[in-house]
Amino acid sequence: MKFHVLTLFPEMILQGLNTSITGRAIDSGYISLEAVNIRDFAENKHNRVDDYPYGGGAGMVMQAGPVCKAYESVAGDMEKKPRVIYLTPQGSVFTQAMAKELAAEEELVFLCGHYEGIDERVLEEIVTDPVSIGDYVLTGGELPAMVMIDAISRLVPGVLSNEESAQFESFQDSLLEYPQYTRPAVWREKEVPPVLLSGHHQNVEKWRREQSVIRTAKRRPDLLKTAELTPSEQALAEK
Ligand code: 6GU
Repeated sequence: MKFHVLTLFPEMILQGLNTSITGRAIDSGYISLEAVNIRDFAENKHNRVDDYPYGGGAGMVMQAGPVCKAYESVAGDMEKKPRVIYLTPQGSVFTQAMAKELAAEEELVFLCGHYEGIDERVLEEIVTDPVSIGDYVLTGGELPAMVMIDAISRLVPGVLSNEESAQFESFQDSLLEYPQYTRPAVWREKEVPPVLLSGHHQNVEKWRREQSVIRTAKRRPDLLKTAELTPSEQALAEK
């Protein structure tokens, strides 16, 4: 998977993702990451890429020209045009299902906005997927792009070790993960649930599934609509 990020803050993207699992995935070639500085395509001698909004109002708007040229520097020569994800609070909310779909692409372009947004005319020409990461407002699209790249990368074959991918994910079956414990067995007088020390694998699995149902009902009742629960699990969720 090749990720291309169009941004005014390329160092933020590179520093953020050259670490941990994504950093290892880049080093071993399972993914590649290119950050393109939109400012390199400024069309004036002061290197400005924003201007006042037509119609007035607060803030500045990123100009169509530099954004389009940055895009063309990446995709201009591509035979098959890549999907272009525009990070914006006005987008569709990012989900694990979207991460799965995007992980099947060969290349992806992420366009990060700043200021009050980007001239709509260039968005109409190049953006295929306007995406938000949730209902809150951030100062720019860089952190959302990093969030998406992280979520997509871990679905690319080879990025996670067998051990890491064996971890059952939240949302895989519409339930949140069960709680985890490690040594010591007693910490500040708090004991690890005894079933986990019992060595009885079936009972452990049953307890974990119950904890997932209880936790989901309490924290994310919206997820239960799509979960497939047995009658006894249904009863647990309603307690
Ligand atoms: Cl994609 N961008 C910004 N600026 N804020 C956000 C967001 C994106 N998603 C949630 N908040």
